[in-house]
Amino acid sequence: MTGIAAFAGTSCSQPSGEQAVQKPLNILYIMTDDHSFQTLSAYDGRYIQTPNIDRIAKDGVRFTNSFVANSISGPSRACMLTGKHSHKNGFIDNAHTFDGSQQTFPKLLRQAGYQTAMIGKWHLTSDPTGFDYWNILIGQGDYYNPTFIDNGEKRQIEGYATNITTDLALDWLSNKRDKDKPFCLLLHHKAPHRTWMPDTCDLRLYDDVTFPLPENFYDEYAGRTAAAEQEMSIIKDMDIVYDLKMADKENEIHSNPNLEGAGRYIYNNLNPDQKAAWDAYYDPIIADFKAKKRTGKELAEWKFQRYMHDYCRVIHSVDRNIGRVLDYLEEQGLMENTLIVYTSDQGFYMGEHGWFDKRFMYEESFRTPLLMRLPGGKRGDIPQLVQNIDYAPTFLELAGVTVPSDIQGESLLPLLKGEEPNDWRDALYYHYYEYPAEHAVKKHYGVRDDRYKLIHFYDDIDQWELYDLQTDPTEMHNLYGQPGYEEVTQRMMTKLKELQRQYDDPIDK
Ligand SMILES: [Ca+2]
Repeated sequence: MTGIAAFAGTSCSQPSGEQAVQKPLNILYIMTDDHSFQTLSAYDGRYIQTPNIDRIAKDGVRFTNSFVANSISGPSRACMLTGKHSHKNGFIDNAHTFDGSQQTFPKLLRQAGYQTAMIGKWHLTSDPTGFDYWNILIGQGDYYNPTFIDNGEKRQIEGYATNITTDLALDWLSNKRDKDKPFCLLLHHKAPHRTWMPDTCDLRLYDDVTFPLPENFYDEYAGRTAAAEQEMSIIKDMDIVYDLKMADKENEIHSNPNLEGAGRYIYNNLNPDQKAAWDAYYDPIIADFKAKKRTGKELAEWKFQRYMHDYCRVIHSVDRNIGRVLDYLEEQGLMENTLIVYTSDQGFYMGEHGWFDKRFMYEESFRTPLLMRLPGGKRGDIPQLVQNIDYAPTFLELAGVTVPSDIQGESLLPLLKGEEPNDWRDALYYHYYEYPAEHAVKKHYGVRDDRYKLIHFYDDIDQWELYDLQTDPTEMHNLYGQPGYEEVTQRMMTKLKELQRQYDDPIDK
């Protein structure tokens, strides 16, 4: 327990009322879309530096074992808002519509007197509920000149999505909120979601950098059928025109017919100034691509470099814009009464297993970055297993609101205060449903403890996988059914069934 007397009495196990926080803390929840921990220097400095995002960790905490419950956009957001696994909040895959009439933490905070706002990528199909103010991108949103829905009214805004989303957030903080009330702002960036379009001012960043290829880039998926059958391979599935911007003006380059048109549309949607900057950078690259006629490994590694450069440039813009928000909080004296959270809706593959995208329960996409800065709270690393269903009860407890019993996550507040609960969870549950769908990742569920992971791929496949994360952190060797692993398999199977019972997820798949 660290010396943060202001929080005494905020635990849900203690009575609320007079003992609750006199002046509840503000909550600034910043979430990006598809930001890998590999490209956040508070976690991993191999590729790029993110000094502004790192500021949150520097004066706060870095969760070193942070995971999602279902590694894809809408479902992950629904888990975050409700504090419940997908089968309980109903939004199991992106083909669904979020039932906005259900209980969410913003609604409960609003009832408790908070001003609530949602700005940026929403992606839950139904309109946001529980917010005093909302201004969201349509669907995935566009990087350039995006259309927002401002409390129900569509409005296109000229410019770059990450800058505009930040402008809207700063405008709400400065001019639109009731400053007599505590606030909860959900600031959701569309970046760095596919197709990783950098801001024009960042197009030449990292031009002199050659990014290291992951050791398992040429993974052949021995013993892992679902991994072999996915369609998220940089070599096979990353599109030259759509993903890698080779929309040549001569119309000589052709790619996947389902994606090429969208790739050309994205270019055509730029305004004249944006096109001029884009052409100045991409025209020589397109000419070089046509001239070299790369094949095989040379083409694969060219694609990887193009992908990494664009992705890291997009992150650089996110980092710069988060710096703007932190500067604003500092200038306004809000750092000392605001919980700041930085996370992503899941992790992402930076070429590991040869992939981009997410979905799998493998580490790169099951994990998600999670940094928090609680004034007066713990600094340093928090190693406990945490999941995005834990955010809702954390924010409620922080606000002195009783956490409803149907919320499945655990409040992280004790960990943020520096406590070491001896009954913290020892394993996490995961369930992914979106199949058949783009990228062809099979339905699966599983359990992970601090060393082992057991996964069951089901539906049109029936395959179990077991990994020892200590000896095989990149999950290349499926140990399920191997001699010597009977006991650990049995133990993980028992744990899986226990979690499925605890979370009330039907076991018979
Ligand atoms: Ca996402």
